[in-house]
Amino acid sequence: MLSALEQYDPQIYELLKQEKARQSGSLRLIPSENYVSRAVMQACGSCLTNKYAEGYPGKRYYEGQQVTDLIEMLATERAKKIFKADHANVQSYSGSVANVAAYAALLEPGDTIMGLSLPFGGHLTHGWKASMTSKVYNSVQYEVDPETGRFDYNKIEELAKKHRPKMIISGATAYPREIDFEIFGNIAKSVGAYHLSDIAHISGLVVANIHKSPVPYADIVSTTTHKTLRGPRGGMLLCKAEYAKNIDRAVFPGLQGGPHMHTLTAIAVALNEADTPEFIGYAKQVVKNAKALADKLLEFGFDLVSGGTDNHLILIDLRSKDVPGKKLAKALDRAKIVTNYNTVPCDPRPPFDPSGLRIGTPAVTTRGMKEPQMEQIAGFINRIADNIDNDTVIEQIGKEVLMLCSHFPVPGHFIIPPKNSHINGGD
Ligand code: DSN
Repeated sequence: MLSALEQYDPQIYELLKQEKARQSGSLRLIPSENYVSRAVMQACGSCLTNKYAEGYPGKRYYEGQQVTDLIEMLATERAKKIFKADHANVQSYSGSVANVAAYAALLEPGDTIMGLSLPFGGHLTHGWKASMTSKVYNSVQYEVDPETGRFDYNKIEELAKKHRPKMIISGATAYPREIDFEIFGNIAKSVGAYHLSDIAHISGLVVANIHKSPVPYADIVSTTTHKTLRGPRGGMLLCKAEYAKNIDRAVFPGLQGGPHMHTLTAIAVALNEADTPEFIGYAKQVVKNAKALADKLLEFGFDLVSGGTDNHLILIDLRSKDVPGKKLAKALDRAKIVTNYNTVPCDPRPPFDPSGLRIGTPAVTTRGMKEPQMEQIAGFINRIADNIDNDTVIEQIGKEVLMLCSHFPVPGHFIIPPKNSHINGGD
C-alpha cells in the first residue's frame, strides 16, 4: 500500500527516502546530532501540529486547549523533575531563541553580556559580533587558554571584574572538557552579574549526572532538546522560581507566538525517556565512546584541543597533520563519515576554512556502537587524513563504513523495536 506521502508528493517522498538511507548508511559524528526514538518521531508527526496554543496552560488566547494544557503541564513537570529545577519553560523554538529569551527576561538593551567567543568554542548567541545579541547588548567575549585549550577561570574572573557585565554566560558548542559551573556562578556573584548557563550540548550528560548540573549555580539554564538529550529539535529554559514570570513573558509574548505543540509533545516524550536507567547507560556510553575515540586518535598522532575529552565531543587540531579541516571533512563525507569543520583556539585560518574538525559520539552511541567501533572509526579517519587525495582509498573506506553501519541499525524510524524498547544504545 502506498503511504500518503508517496501518493500525494512523490518528489518529497523520494527525497525523504534518500535522507533516511543517508542517515542509516553513514557514521554521523556531528556532536550536536542524534537519532530520536520511534516514540519521539511519532509525537513530532502527530495531530498536535494542527493546534495553536498561544499562552500557557490555563491562560491561552485560543479555545480548544483541553489536551494541549495537559501535554504542556506534563512536559514542564518532567523537565523540572529531571533537571531538579524550580521552573521550566518548554516553548522555545530553539536554543538560540531560549538564549535571547534569557537576556530579554533579565536585561535591558545596552547592558553588558560576557560569553565565550565563537572561534574559541562559544555560540553565536553568546554575543558573537555577527549575532544580534552583540548589537542589542554590549558584548565582552572571553576565550580559552591557547596553550591548554581549557578555561582559565582566573582570567575570566579578571575580565568580569574589568567589564562588570550584567550577565555572564557559561556553556559552549565546541569545548571538550567539563565546565565548572560553580566557579562561573561565583564569578558572576562577585561582580553582581546574572549567570546564564547554556547546556545545549551536554544536557543529556547533566541529566545522567555525568557532568555536574549548573542548576544550583545559575539563575537561568538554557538548552536545546535534540543533542545529547536526544529529543526533537527545540529549546528549553530552566530557572529559579523568582525568574519564572520574567522567563515566561520573555518567551511569550516577548519573542514568540504560538508554541510548536507537536515539538513540545515530542519534548515531553524525550524527557520521559531521559528519566530512565537506559538513558543513563546511554549517556555514560557516549562519554566512554568519546574517550575511546580520542585515545585512538591520539595514538595515530592527531592533536586534540585540550588533549582529549570529558564529554561527547572531540576537537581535532589538524595543523600538525597539514590537512585543513574543510578538506578533511569533505573527504570524510565522501566516505560516509559525517563531521563538521571547526575553528580551533587561535586559528590562523578563516572560520569557513578552519584548521579543525569537530566530532562527537551521541548518534553512533544511539546505534549501539561501543569502544571497538570507536577504534575502527579512528582508523577510518586516520587513513583518510593520510590519503586525502586518493579517491580509491576513500571509496574503499566508504564500503567499510557501510558494512559497519549495517551491523548497527538505526533505532527509531528504521526498525520495529520490541515492546518497551523503543530506544537503543548504552549498557
Ligand atoms: N549548531 C549547533 C552546534 O552544532 O553546536 C550550535 O548551534
